[in-house]
Amino acid sequence: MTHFIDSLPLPETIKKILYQKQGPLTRDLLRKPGEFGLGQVPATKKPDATTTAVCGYCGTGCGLNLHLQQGEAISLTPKTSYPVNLGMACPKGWESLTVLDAPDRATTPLLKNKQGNQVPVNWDVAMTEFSSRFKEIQQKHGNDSVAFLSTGQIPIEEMAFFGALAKFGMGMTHGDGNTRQCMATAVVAYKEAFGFDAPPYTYQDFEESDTIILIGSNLCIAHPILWERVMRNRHDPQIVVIDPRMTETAMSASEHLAITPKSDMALLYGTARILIENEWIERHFIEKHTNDFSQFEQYVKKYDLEYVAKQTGLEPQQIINFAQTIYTGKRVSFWWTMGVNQSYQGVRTAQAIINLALMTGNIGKPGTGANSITGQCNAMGSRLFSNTSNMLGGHDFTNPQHREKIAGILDIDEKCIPRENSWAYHEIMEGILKGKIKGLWIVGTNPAHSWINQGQAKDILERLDFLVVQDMFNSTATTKMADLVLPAAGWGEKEGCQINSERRISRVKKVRKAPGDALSDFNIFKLVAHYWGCSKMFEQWKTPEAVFQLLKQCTASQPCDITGIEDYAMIEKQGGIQWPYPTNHDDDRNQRRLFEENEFFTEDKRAKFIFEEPRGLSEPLNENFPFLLMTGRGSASQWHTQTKTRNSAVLRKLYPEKAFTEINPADAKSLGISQNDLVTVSSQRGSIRCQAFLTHAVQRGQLFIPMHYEDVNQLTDAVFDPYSKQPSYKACAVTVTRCHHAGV
Ligand SMILES: Nc1nc2c(c(=O)[nH]1)N[C@H]1C(S)=C(S)[C@@H](COP(=O)(O)OP(=O)(O)OC[C@H]3O[C@@H](n4cnc5c(=O)[nH]c(N)nc54)[C@H](O)[C@@H]3O)O[C@H]1N2
Ligand SMILES: Nc1nc2c(c(=O)[nH]1)N[C@H]1C(S)=C(S)[C@@H](COP(=O)(O)OP(=O)(O)OC[C@H]3O[C@@H](n4cnc5c(=O)[nH]c(N)nc54)[C@H](O)[C@@H]3O)O[C@H]1N2
Ligand code: SF4
Ligand SMILES: [Mo]
Repeated sequence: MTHFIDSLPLPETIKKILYQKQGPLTRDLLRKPGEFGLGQVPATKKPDATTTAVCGYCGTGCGLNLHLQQGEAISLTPKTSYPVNLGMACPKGWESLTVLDAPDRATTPLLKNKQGNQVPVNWDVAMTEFSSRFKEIQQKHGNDSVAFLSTGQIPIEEMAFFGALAKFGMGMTHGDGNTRQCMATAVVAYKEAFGFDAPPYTYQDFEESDTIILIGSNLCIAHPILWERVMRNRHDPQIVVIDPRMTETAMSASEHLAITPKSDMALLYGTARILIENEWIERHFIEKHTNDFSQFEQYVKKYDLEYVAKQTGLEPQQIINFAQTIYTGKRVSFWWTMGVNQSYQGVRTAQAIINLALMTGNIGKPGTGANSITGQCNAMGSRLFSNTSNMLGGHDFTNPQHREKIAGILDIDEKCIPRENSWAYHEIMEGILKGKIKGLWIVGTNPAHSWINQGQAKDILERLDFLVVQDMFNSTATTKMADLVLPAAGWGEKEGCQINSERRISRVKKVRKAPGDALSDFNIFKLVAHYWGCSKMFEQWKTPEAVFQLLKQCTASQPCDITGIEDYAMIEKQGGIQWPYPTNHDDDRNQRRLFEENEFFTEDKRAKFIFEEPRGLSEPLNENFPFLLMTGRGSASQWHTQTKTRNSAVLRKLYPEKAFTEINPADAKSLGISQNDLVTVSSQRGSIRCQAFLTHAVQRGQLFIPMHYEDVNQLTDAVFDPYSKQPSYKACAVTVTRCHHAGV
C-alpha cells in the first residue's frame, strides 16, 4: 500500500523528512492515506484562468500558480519558472488556500461589553469606539501613551500604511514589530559591519557554493525549499551544520558540529585564529576593503584549541577540520538563522560569522557570503517599510534631512514625524507595566503566545486600558484578550508586495473574497484614517499600487533604491526584482548579489571587523534547574502559533498534535521517563505539561520544545541582546519530571 506521505506531491527530501518525523508521536496520525491530498480539488470544480503570487508563509518566497474559477482561486501549483522555488513547494505552501476557509476566521468586529464578553458590532461602531477610546487615552496621558505592534506577514504597502498612520497620523512615537523577535539581530549586525541592513546573497548561491556552512539554522524544516536548492548543488558541496541538536538538517550534512549551546562565538573566534595562524586568509582583500582587522587578529590569539574545545564540547580535531574546510573551499557561504539571532549575544555572534567571510574574501562572489536567512514572508519588507525602528525606506527618524525628504514625498508636514526612535518591543511591554502606555494596537502578530516569558507578557497585556487586535482569526491567544477585534483579510485576499530573504520584491494577489465583513488591512487603515480625522494626510494612499509608488520614491538614493521598478506589472514580468534596482540600473540579471565591487555601504566603503568578549549563559543551570531548554520550529507543516496551519486537515496529519519535549534517552532513563510519558517541564517562571519524546537528537542535559504549542513561552526567560534587543528564546534553565498522574 502506498503510504500517505508518498501520495503527497512533494520533493523527495521533504518526504524523507516527513518520514523521519514519524516517531511514536506521529505514526498513528499518518496511518490513513488519502482522505485529503495536498492541493486536491473537488472534481466538480474546473479552473478557467490562472494567475501567480508568492507564498505568504516563510521568507523563502516561493512562486505559486493560482488556478481560478470565476476569479476565485480553487487550487494552486508551485510555479516552475519562478527563480526561487523552480516548481517546488512545501506542505504549508500547498495548503495556503485551505486555511482561508477556516471556521474560526474573524468575520465581524467584536467589542468587549461591560460583562467582559466580546460581542459582534458593525464597522461604524468599531471605528467610532477605536477613535474615541484611543483619543481619550492620548488626551489624558499624552500621544505616546498609545503604541502599536506590527508584523512581517502583511504586504509592504500595508505595513507602511500602518506605520505612517500610527506615527504621522495618530501621533504615536512607539511602535515595533514581531521582526524584533526574529531579524533584529541580523539587522544590527549588518548595519554595524556593512553600513546598511544588507543581506548580500541570492539563492543561486546555495547551488554555486562548494562549502555551505549553516549556523543555528534548521533549513530542512524552516526553509525546506532552500534545502531543495542545496540538494540541486552540482559541486558536491561540503555541508557543515553548527547546531547543538542533531536536526533533520544536521542528519543530512557532511559534518555536524554539535556544540554546547551559546558557544558559537568561541568556535568562530577559535576558527578565525587557526585561519590567521596558517595564513589561510585573504590579506589583500582585508587590507583594501575592511577596517579593524589588526585588533581582531590580536584579540582572537587567546582562543587556543584547548580552550575552544572546552567551551564548545567539540574534539580539537573537529575544530581544525572546520577551519581547514573553510580554507579549502573555493566558494564558501555562511548561513545563519535563529540559533544565532535569538540570543543574548546574537549581534556579536552574527558578526563573528561576518568576520570569517570577510577574512577569507568570501563575499560578493558567486556561492559565498555572510547570509542571514529571514523568517516571515515579508520580514525583509518590514525591515525597510514598517516605519518602526527606522523610517520608510531605511531612513533615520533622528536625522532632520531624512525627515524633510520623507515629508516631501508624502506631502505631509515634517512636524508630524517623530524626532526620536521608537522603544523596542520589550521597552513597550515595560512601558505598559510602568503605566506609561495605556493603549495598544496589534496587527498580524500573536504575542500572547509568541512573546517571551508568557505569564508576565499576559499580565502586562491585561493591564492595558484598551487593546485592539487586528487578525484573520478570532481565536488566537491575543484576540481572546482584546477589547476590540478587527477582522482582517489574509494572504490571498488582498494585493501588495512582499520582499523575500534574497531581497526579491514579489507580488501577492487577491484571489479570494475575505469572509463576512472582514476587510484587508489596507482598507482597515483607510477607515481608521477617516474616523480619526486624518484622511487628508493619506489622500495619495488610494490603492496598494499607489502606495508602492510612494515607497519606491522613499528609497531614492538609499542602498535599497528601487526607483527603477516601474510598476506592479514589471515586478511580475521579471519574476520578482531584487533590490537595489535604481532608475539608472545597468544590470537586469534576475540573480544579483551585493558587494560584487567590494564596496560596502559605510562612509569609507570598507566593512568592519567587530568582536567582543563572549558572556556566559544568561540563566546558568543549577541544581534545581539542571536542563538547558531550547525552543524553535518543530516541523515543516506547522507555522508559529498555528492560527493558520492548524486549520488544514492535511497539515494536521503531518505533525504531532500535542506538545512534546525532546529529551536524551540517557537523561530520560535516569529520571524514570519512558517514551510518550507525560512530563512536567518547569523553569523559574512557570510549568507546562507535555509528552516526552526520547531522541538522541538532543544532547544530555538539554531539552527542545517546538514553539508552536501555546504555553511554551511560559518557560522562556525575558533576556535580550543589548544591541538588537532581540529576545533570547533558545536558552533557559529548566527541570523535567515525570507526571505520576498521567492524563491529568
Ligand atoms: N515550518 C516552519 N517554517 C518556518 C517557520 C515556522 O514557524 N514553521 N517560521 C519562520 C520564521 S519566522 C523563522 S525566524 C525561521 C526560523 O528558522 P530556524 O532558525 O532555522 O529555526 P529554529 O528552529 O527556530 O532554530 C534553528 C536552530 O537553532 C538551534 N540552536 C539553538 N541554540 C543554538 C545555539 O546556541 N547555537 C547554534 N548554532 N544553534 C542553536 C536549534 O537547535 C534549532 O535547530 O523559520 C521560518 N520558517
Ligand atoms: N519560544 C519561542 N518563541 C518564539 C520563537 C522561538 O523560536 N521560540 N520564534 C519567534 C519568531 S522568530 C517569530 S517570527 C515569532 C512569530 O510570532 P507571531 O507573529 O506571534 O506568530 P504568528 O502565529 O505568525 O502570528 C501572526 C498572526 O497574524 C495573523 N495574520 C496572518 N496574516 C494576517 C494578515 O494578513 N493580517 C492580519 N491582520 N493578521 C494576519 C495570524 O492569524 C496570527 O495570529 O515568534 C517568536 N516566538
Ligand atoms: S518554503 Fe516557505 S515560501 Fe515556500 S512554499 Fe513553503 S512556506 Fe511557502
Ligand atoms: Mo521569525
